[in-house]
Amino acid sequence: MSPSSPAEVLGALVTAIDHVGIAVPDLDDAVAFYGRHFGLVNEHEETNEDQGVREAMLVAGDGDTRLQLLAPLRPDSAIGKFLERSGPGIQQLAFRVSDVEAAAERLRGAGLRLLYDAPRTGTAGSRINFVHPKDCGGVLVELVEPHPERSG
Ligand code: V0V
Repeated sequence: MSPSSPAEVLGALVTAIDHVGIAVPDLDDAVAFYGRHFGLVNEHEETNEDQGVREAMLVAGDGDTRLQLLAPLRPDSAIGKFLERSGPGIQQLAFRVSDVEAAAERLRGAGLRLLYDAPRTGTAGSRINFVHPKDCGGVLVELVEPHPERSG
């Protein structure tokens, strides 16, 4: 991991844990499972062709604790490869940031590898980037800047 502490690098740019992402082979089965056993509510579903996923965002009773279920559209997608290598399970931890470009720039400056040169489109019109898991202690860290109309 980088010698710089998170406080030194990102400071107030990280505002929350936005979600934890779980790779699943079947989205509908997983949505039903987390609803039935944990009472999580499916608040949003979409297909993201660029990322090769069909995803659902589930919310807990506090209205802001979120679990993202990710099913692959193709075997050669990030989720398809993850399932092939590791099986279903936690695939990513997503930090909500106020400015994804500024966050990425500071992390790059600290020597961490960002996966994209520029942010890409994530769930519900958000802008996203990722830090390589090998630079984050084995955790794939996503940076999420919510769409301005959905940031509440
Ligand atoms: C791979 N590795 C991981 C990992 N994926 N470690 C922890 N967590 C993961 N999720 C390890 C892997 O075991 C290898 O370790 C090493 O990293 C290099 O793997 P690789 O052969 O390069 O693996 P790939 O080809 O599967 O690529 C891994 C990366 C890929 C992280 C580069 O998954 C990627 O581009 N992810 C970003 C996009 C993404 O995850 N999209 C799906 C979610 P050893 O064996 O060398 O020790 S889309 C989303 O979140 C949306 C839309 C949203 O939130 O809005």
